[in-house]
Amino acid sequence: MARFYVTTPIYYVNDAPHIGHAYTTVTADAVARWHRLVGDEVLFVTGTDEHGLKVQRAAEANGLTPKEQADRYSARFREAWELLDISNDDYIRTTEPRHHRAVQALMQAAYDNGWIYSGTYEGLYCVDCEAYYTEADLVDGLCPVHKRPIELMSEENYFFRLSAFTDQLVEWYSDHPDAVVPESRRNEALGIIKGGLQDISITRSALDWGVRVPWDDRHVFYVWYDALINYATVAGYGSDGAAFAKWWPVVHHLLGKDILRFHCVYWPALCMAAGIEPPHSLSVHGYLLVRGEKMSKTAFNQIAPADLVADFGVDGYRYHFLRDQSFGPDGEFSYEGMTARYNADLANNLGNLLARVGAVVAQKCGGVGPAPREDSPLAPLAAEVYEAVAAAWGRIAPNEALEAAWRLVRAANAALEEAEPWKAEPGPEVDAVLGDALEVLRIVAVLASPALTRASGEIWRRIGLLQPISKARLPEAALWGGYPGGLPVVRGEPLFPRRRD
Ligand code: ME8
Repeated sequence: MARFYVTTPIYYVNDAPHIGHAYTTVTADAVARWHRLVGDEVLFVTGTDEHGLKVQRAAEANGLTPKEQADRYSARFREAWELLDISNDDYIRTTEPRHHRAVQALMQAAYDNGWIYSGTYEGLYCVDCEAYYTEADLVDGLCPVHKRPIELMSEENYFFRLSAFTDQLVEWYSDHPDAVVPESRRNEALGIIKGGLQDISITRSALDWGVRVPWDDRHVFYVWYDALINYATVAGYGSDGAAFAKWWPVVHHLLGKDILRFHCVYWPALCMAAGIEPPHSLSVHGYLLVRGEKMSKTAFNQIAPADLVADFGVDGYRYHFLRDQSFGPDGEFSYEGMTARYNADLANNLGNLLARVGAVVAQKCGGVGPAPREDSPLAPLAAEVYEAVAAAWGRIAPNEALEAAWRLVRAANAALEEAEPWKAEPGPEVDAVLGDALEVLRIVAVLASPALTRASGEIWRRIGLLQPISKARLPEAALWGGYPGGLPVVRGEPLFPRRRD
C-alpha cells in the first residue's frame, strides 16, 4: 500500500480564518480524500502556528495572554475546518509539548552537526516595532512606522549556516526535478538559491513566547524555525522513530507563494543540516484575490468561509474553490462567479441529471432502477474520464479532475435529451438509457466525492446503493457495469437548489 502524507501550512493565530486559508486546506483535504479512495494509507495534517511576535502583539491588542489568544484562535480554525468537512488525521498546535520536543531535538541535531553558531546581529532597531530596519527603510532617519529615532542595537543570536548549503540545494533540485511544482515556482526557488544565500538568524533573546533553545535557554527560536518543524513533529520526529521512518520523507507540502522561500529554500536546507531527507514534494499555489487584491485586514476584503457556506452549502463551497481556481496562478474570487458556476455545474448539470432520472424511473419503471448496458456508448467515455480524473488528482489539479468528471455528466444528460425516455413507452430502450444514466451517476458520485463530501453519498442513497460511498475503492468503483439494477430509486428535494443570479 502506498503512503501519502499531505500538509497545509500551519496558520497564524493572530487572525480569523478566511477563504484564502480555506483554499489551501480544502485542496489538501480533497487530495487526501482522493488518496484514501485509491487505497493509499494517508496522513493529512493541518494546524496552527502560535508563537512569535505577531501573535504576542495580537494578544496584547485583545487584552489576552499569548496562550489565551492562541487557544481562542486555534479553536476558530478548527471550527472552520469542521464546517468545511475537512478530514484531517491530526491537528498540530506549536504550543504542544510534542512540538517543543521535536523542535529542540531537530535543532540540537543541526547544532551538533556544526551548522549553527553564535554571532552578533547588529542593526538599526525600532523598539516599538521590535524589528530591525535597513538605512533604506528609514524615513528622514526615523522609523518608518513610528517616526521615532532608531537605535543601533546588537544582539547575540544564533545563526544557521545556510550559505554552506548552496551547492547541496542546487544538487537536490537537479536530482528531484519535480520536488517543487509548478515549474515557475521551482525556478523562483532556484533563483533565490543561485542568487547567493546568507546565513540567517534563527533565535531571539528579546522575546519569550517561543520554543527555548536547548543549549542556551536565554533564547527562543525565531517563529519560522519552530513552525517549519511541525511537519516533522507530526510524523513522529524525536518521539516515535518507527512512525517517522514510515511517514518521512513521503510528505507533500501544499502552500501559498507567500511562503515559498521558507519552504523551498530554508526548510530543505534545515532538513539536510539535521540529517534527514528534505520533503518529497512542495506544491505552491497563487493568491486568491478579492477585487484584484490579496485578502488582508487592512484591505477590508476578508471573506469568512461560513458566510459562503450559508449560501451555497458545504458541497457548493468546496466544489467552487476546487473547480474554479487552477492550483498555481492567482485567481479572482467573486460572488457572481461562484453563483454562475454553482448553477451551471451543480444545479443544472449534476442536480438535474439526478432529478430527471429519479422522475423518469418513477414514471416508466415503477421506481426500480434498471441496469446499464454493457456495450453502452457511454462506457468508453467513462473509462477515459477515469484516467483523466486520476491523472489530474495525481498532479494536484482538482479543477481538471472535476472538469473531466463533468464530461460524463454532460454526456449522460445529452443521451437522455436525445432519447427522450419521458416521451417513450416503457420497455428495453427506456431501461437502457436510464440504466446508463444511473451508472453515470454512480461513477460520477465516486469521482467527485473528494469535492462533494455530502452530495456524493446522497446520490448513492437515492439510486438505491446500500454500501456507503466511503467504502468505495478505486479503480474498481469506476469500472462500467457496477450498478446492478433492480434497486429502488428514490426522489427527493433538489440536491443543489438553483440560486438567483
Ligand atoms: O504564513 N490566497 O501563516 P498564515 C490563497 N504561519 N492562499 C492564501 C491566501 C490567499 N489570499 N491567504 C492565505 C503563515 N493563504 C505561517 C505558515 S507553515 C510552516 C507556517 C494561505 O496564517 C496560503 O496557504 O499567514 C498561505 O501560504 C497561508 O494561508 C499563510 O497563512
